[in-house]
Amino acid sequence: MAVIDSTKKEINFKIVYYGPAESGKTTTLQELHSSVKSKKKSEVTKASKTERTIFFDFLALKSDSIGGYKTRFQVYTVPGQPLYEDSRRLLLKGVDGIIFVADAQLDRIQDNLNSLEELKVLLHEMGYTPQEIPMVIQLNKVDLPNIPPIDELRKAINIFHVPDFETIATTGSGVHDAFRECVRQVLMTLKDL
Ligand SMILES: Nc1nc2c(ncn2[C@@H]2O[C@H](COP(=O)(O)OP(=O)(O)OP(=O)(O)O)[C@@H](O)[C@H]2O)c(=O)[nH]1
Ligand SMILES: [Mg+2]
Repeated sequence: MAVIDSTKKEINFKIVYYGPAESGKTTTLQELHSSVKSKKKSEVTKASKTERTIFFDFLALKSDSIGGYKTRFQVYTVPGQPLYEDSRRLLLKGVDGIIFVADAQLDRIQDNLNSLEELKVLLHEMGYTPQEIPMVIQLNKVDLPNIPPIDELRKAINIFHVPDFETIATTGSGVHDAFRECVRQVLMTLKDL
């Protein structure tokens, strides 16, 4: 949950990109990075030397002040490959908002559902239901040909009934709208603190 440092007058939020292997999480983070002014961001830290994420990718973003407190967002991507469940569990610790990056291709629907089910279990271990954590879904790769009609895709994948966005991470289309909505939901939780 949000970490408030009253000495430094800072609030730190943690946003996690979650989803199945190769759905576009790292590409999304890189796109987010390239569109933010340099004063407001860190470099992307890739904790993996390969294309596939092995542990995590990380980006720090500064945002506007709220009530005299500087706000910072620590943004992570999890590794999607099934064998890295322990890393995903670790990366979810203290999460404030989740952006689930689904792969919209027809033959990946089950992989998305498996990943959503795992997310539900890991959140449950932390004492949360998915409804208690700010969340949005990216229906990613909608530029590819083997995509079902969006309404069907939404019905199949958006099982937590959260805001969803059609995205193309490779061009950045929709990526910022999804991030903004997640941040909006996260900031709304501040009033409950
Ligand atoms: N056509 C298309 N390709 C995409 C899109 N987003 C990502 N890709 C491609 O999909 C592949 C996997 O993307 P990554 O961003 O590495 O996926 P990831 O979710 O980080 O994968 P893991 O780290 O293994 O979990 C890369 O070749 C990307 O270029 C998209 O919107 N459209
Ligand atoms: Mg990755």
